[in-house]
Amino acid sequence: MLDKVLIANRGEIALRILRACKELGIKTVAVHSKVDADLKHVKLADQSICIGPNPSPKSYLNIPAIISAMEVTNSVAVHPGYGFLAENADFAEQVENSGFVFIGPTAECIRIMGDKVAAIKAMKASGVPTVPGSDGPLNEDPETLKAIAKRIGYPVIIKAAAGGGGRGMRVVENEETLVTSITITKTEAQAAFGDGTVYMEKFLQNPRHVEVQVLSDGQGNAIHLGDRDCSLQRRHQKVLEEAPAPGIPEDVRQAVFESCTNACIEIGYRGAGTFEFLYEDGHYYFIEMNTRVQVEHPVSEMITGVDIVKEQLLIAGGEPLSMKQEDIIFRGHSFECRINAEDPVTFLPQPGTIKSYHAPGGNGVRVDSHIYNGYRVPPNYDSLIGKIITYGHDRDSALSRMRNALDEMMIDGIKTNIALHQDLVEDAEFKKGGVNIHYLEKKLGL
Ligand code: MV4
Repeated sequence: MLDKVLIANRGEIALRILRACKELGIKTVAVHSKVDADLKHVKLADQSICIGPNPSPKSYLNIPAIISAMEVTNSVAVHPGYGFLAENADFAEQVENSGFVFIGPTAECIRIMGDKVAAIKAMKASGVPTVPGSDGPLNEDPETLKAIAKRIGYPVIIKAAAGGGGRGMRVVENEETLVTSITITKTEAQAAFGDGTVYMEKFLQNPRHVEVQVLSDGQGNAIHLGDRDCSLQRRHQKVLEEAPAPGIPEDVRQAVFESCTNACIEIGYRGAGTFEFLYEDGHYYFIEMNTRVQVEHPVSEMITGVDIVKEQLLIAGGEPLSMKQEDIIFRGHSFECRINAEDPVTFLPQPGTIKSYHAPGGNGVRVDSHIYNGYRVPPNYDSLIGKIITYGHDRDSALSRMRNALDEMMIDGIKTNIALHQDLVEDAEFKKGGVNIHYLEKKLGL
C-alpha cells in the first residue's frame, strides 16, 4: 500500500483524489499555485506546498517543482488527476526515474497512446474496431494519397498523429481539395505539436461519442466498467454525460467491451483508462485512448459501485485487481452535469467570488465540487467548478433526480451554466436518448 501520495492537480479532482486517499489511510500532500492556497483540498491535506506562481506552466506543469515537492515531503507516489501532466510521458518517466510511483500507466504506454497512429495500430492489432483509414502516416505522393482517399470514400478526415481532443483535424469533401488540405494540416501540426505526421480516416457524419472505462493491473488482469455517452459537447468540451450509453444493442456492446479488456492485457496496460469510440449505425469505431482518470468517471462509479480512484491507488501500490468481470454488476443509470463558472450566452469564463452556495442533495444525488461560501474562482484555470451526478434505477428516474438537483443548486456571485443544464434535461430529443455529437451545437445555433 502506498504510504504518502502527492496530488499534482487542483479543484474538484484534487479533492476527489484526497478523499480516496483518506479512505485508504494514505497520507496526502497537496501542491498548489499562489492563488490556490485556499483550495478545499489544500486545507484538508496532511501537508501542503506552494510550488509556484499562478500560470500553470510555472506551477501545475512545473515538473522539477513537483518532483522536488515529492522529495521534501517523502511522498512515494504522485496522482496527476486529469489535464496538466496527466498524459505527459516525460513526466511519468522522470517520476519513475527519481524513484517514485506514477499513478497511471507506464511512460511507454502513455507515449504510444499520445501518438494516435501508434495507438490505432496497437488497438487494431488487439481486435478493437477502428475507423476505415490510411492504417499509418500519410506520405507526400499525390497519387498514393488520392488512391487511399478513393478506397476509404469521401468525405475523409485528416488528423494529426500528435493531436487529439479535436485539435489538428480537417475534413476533406472531394479529391480536388485533398492534397492541399493534407499539406495545410501537416504544416499546422508541425507548428502546434512539433510533429507534422498526419493520417486519414473516413469522416463519420453523425456519430455519437461513446467511451469504455477500463481498469487493468499490468499483471494480466483487466476489467471494464461499461460505457458512457459523452455526445453532448460544445467545441470539444463535454457538457453532460451519462452511463450506460442508451440504445446500443447488447451483443455489439459486449463485443466491444471484450475487445477493450483484451487490448489492455495485450499492451500491458496499468491503471484506469478510457477507450474513445465514435458510434454510428450500430458500429463502434475506436479513435483515441485516454490514459488518465476522466472528469466523467463518476457516472461509471454510480452504475457499478466501483471507486475508480481507489482502484487507481491500489493498482499503483502493486495490488492485483481485486475484482473479476463477473463481480461487476451493472445497475441503473447515471447522469453528470458539469457546472462551469461561465457566461451563459458567450460561454466565456466568469471568475469571481462565490457569495453564497447551496448544494443539492437527496437520494441518488452526488456533488463533486471544491467550492464553498466565499471561495474565489481564479481566472487562471479551467472554469469547471463542480459536477452534479445522479443515479436512478432507470434513465428517467436518474434524469428526474438531475432536474431536481439542478433546481436546488444555488450559486450566487458568479455566472454559471446551470440554466443551460436545466434546459437540456427538458429537451425532448435528449430525453429520448442517443443524440449525436452535433446536437448541442445545433441547438445552440452554432
Ligand atoms: C472524427 C469525427 C468524424 N469522423 N473522426 C473530435 C475530437 C477527437 N477526439 C476526434 N474527433 C472527431 N473525430 C472521424 N473519422 C468527428 C470528430 C468530432 C467529435 C468527436 C467526438 C466528440 C465531439 C466531436 C465534435 C466534432 C468532431
